[in-house]
Amino acid sequence: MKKCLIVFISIAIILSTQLVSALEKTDPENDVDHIIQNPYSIEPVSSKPNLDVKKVSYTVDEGVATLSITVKGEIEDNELITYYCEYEGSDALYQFTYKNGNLNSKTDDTFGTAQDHTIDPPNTLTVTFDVVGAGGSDGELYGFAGDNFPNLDGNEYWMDNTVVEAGGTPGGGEETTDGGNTDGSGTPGFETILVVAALGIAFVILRRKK
Ligand SMILES: [Ca+2]
Repeated sequence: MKKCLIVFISIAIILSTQLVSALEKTDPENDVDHIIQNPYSIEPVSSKPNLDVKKVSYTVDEGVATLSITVKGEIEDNELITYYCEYEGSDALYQFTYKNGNLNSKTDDTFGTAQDHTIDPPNTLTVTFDVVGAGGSDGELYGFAGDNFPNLDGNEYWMDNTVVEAGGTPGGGEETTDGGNTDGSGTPGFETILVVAALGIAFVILRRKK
C-alpha cells in the first residue's frame, strides 16, 4: 500500500513540474516620464507610445523560458532607444537588453542566455531562453523602455518602467510607486493545488482498494 502511495505522489510531483509557469505585470498607459536634467523636471507624457510599457510577461514551458515586453506603440529600432526586461527568481535570472535591432543578455552560465527574439507585430518583443533552475514563477518581473537613457546625450530623456517591488532595484530604473499598476496575475500556487488534488484522488483510489 505504501508503494502505491509513493507512486501516486511521484506522479503528482512530475505532473506539477511539467505545468506551464507564468507571471505577468501590467503598466498604465500614457505614463512615460519626460525628464529634463537641468533644471530638473519630470512630467508624464503620452507623446512617446513606442516607450509606453503596457505589459511584461514571463512563462516557462517544456524547457523554454520566455520573456516579453509590450508597448502601446511599436517596438522601435533606434540607437537611442533601449528596451529591457528581466525575471529574477530564487534560482534563476533571465534578462535582456534590446537596442536598435541588437539583443544582449547575460552570458554567465548561471543566468539565462537569450536564444532568439521576435517582434510580434508590432508592439511586443519576445525573447526565449533555455530554462535554468527549477522553472518556477515566484520571482520578480520588471520591464523598462527608455529614449536617450541610460546613455545620456543632451539634457533630456524619456522612460517608462514597471513597478519595482520593495527591496528590488533591477535595471537601474527609478523606484516608483505609481498608482494603477497591477501585479500578481501569475499562477505560482497552481502547482501546489494540483499536487493536493492528485494526492486526494490517490487516497480515494487506495481506500476503495482496501
Ligand atoms: Ca506605461
